[in-house]
Amino acid sequence: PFLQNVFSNHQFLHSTVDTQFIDENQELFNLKPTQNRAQKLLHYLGHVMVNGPTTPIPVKAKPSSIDPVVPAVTMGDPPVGFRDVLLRDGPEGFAKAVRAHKGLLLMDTTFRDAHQSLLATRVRTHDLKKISPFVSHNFSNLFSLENWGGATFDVAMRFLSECPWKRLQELRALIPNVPFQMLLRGANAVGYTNYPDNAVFKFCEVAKENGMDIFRVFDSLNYLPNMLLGMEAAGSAGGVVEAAISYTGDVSDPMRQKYSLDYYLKLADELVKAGTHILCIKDMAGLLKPQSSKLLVGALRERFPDVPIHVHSHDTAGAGVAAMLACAEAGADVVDVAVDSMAGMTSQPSMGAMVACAKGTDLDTGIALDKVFDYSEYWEVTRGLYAPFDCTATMKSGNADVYENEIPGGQYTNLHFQAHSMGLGNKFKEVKKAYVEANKLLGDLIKVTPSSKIVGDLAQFMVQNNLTRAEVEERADELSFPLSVVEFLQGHVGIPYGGFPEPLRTKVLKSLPRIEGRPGASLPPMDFKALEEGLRAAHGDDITPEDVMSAAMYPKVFQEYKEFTSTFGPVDCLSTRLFLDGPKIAEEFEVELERGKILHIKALALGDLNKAGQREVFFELNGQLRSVLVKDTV
Ligand code: 3PY
Ligand code: ZN
Repeated sequence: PFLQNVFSNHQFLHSTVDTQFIDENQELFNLKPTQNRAQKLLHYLGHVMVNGPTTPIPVKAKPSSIDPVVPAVTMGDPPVGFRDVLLRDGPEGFAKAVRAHKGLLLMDTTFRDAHQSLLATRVRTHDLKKISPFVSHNFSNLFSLENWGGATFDVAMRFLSECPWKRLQELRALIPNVPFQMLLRGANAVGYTNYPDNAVFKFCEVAKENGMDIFRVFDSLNYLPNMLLGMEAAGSAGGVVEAAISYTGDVSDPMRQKYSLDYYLKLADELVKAGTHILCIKDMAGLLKPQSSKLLVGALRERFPDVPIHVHSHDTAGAGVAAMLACAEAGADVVDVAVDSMAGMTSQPSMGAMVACAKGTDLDTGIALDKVFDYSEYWEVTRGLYAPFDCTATMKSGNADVYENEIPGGQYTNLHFQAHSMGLGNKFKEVKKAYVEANKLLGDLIKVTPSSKIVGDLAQFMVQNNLTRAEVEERADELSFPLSVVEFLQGHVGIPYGGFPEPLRTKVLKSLPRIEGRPGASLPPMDFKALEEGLRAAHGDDITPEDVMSAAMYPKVFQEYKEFTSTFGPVDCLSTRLFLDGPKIAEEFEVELERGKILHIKALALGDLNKAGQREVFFELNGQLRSVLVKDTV
């Protein structure tokens, strides 16, 4: 308004004033259009009050009304951590320091895999930020904090309407001393399919620039060319490369020798030869038992005395702590845990249990148990906010049947949700049995995103169509298989160890084209300039390099996210209960749009349905009456 007045001023228009200051400071004209964020947020809140949450809710539970209390944090800078070592000595020096460290190191997965496994990946930046200073001050001796990548990237935009990059930037500012770790699906980056090579490289570059430190790189088939590409992308961005061998089967079982100790050692040879800074065993289903841990980690430790070994697992069967202790005793430098209240079942083993079991031994973690208790309490209450997504609404325990079906943690929870929503009590058992059969049909695969989804899709197809393995094999040339299965057989994901299943492949594909070798090698490079121009044309000029990468990974999801936020504003500023459930009538609350810019809102009333099927929702915004008109779609 001030500028409008200036530009319509008679003297100003007739140049009778000295405008030199304005001429010399052209940035004064970089005016953002009025954002009207407050009105958009009222519109969102009104929408939720009338129609319920905008994000799909898998179970009929309401977010808890108890607000989490953040434990006190001491004033001043946080203590020095491993990130300081990394910044000072670079990835090689960091790896040396990790290897030389006495005692067991931990990676905390609470910010990523734990909620991906238990809460459908729905934890919002709002709740991560609140506890970040506490993490920085009290867990400075963590090896790393896993807080990004995997499914969090697309879920942030798709279901939380927030920017994954902003999450990374904000957490980085709050936790300067603990290395950040992300999960990179090799040539699939943070997606479900292979991307052009330059997209994977650029993605790692932008992630590193935004504060990412350690890139755990895996491929869902352990297909070496895909892994090498991801490692190169992470390494050339300046990140710490943690090449991860996805583990399946049981190296201690002489009857199960497709994925033998020798298989893993040979793959490890290649990854070490390719210069990985850290070697990871990624046990995504939680299949490592103490005996297999001892064998595998013991053999790797002997073969690579100087390379840090990091083990990731899930606690689905309930033997997670025992297995991770066995790994540590056999020479692993780092194991993954989640804070107690976000641990167990399909998540990681418990941090508190690990810290307590190692205390006073050679493996002592140096982490204070009472701080773990405080951290756990925060997450216990925060978890209540995510009750509509919590797997414990339907899943009551872990299950040792995972040793047979080998379903990765996050997928185990997803399939349980899906089977439960079909309404039949024994459907999950049926789906798990079919999963075993589907895996055999496809030649016994490594199963992790996206190969696990391919096996899961085939399993569901078999359950829906009441097909046995023998029937699928027999009728393969006439069945309409899920697209993911067909594309896998075409070679879109890579080449599985031991080759494609025959005659199934030939019967399914008939004359469909096949990709030879590494899929990304035959994809044309992505044109980032054209992509950026398209985004500017569609969404305006404030498109960032980070936005370009979001659109490169998920074009449609990004577009919908932009459209959503241009209608409903920065919903990431709302507390989780308000975001999911809206305010109660007469509730007063504050929303911090940015530092120091706070809205005071009170929900006043919900109007009657009008002839056009709308309701007027009344609020007080900073003391003034406002209302929004919302279509009632319930
Ligand atoms: C992911 O790819 O998101 C995983 O967590 C795989 O284990
Ligand atoms: Zn995992």
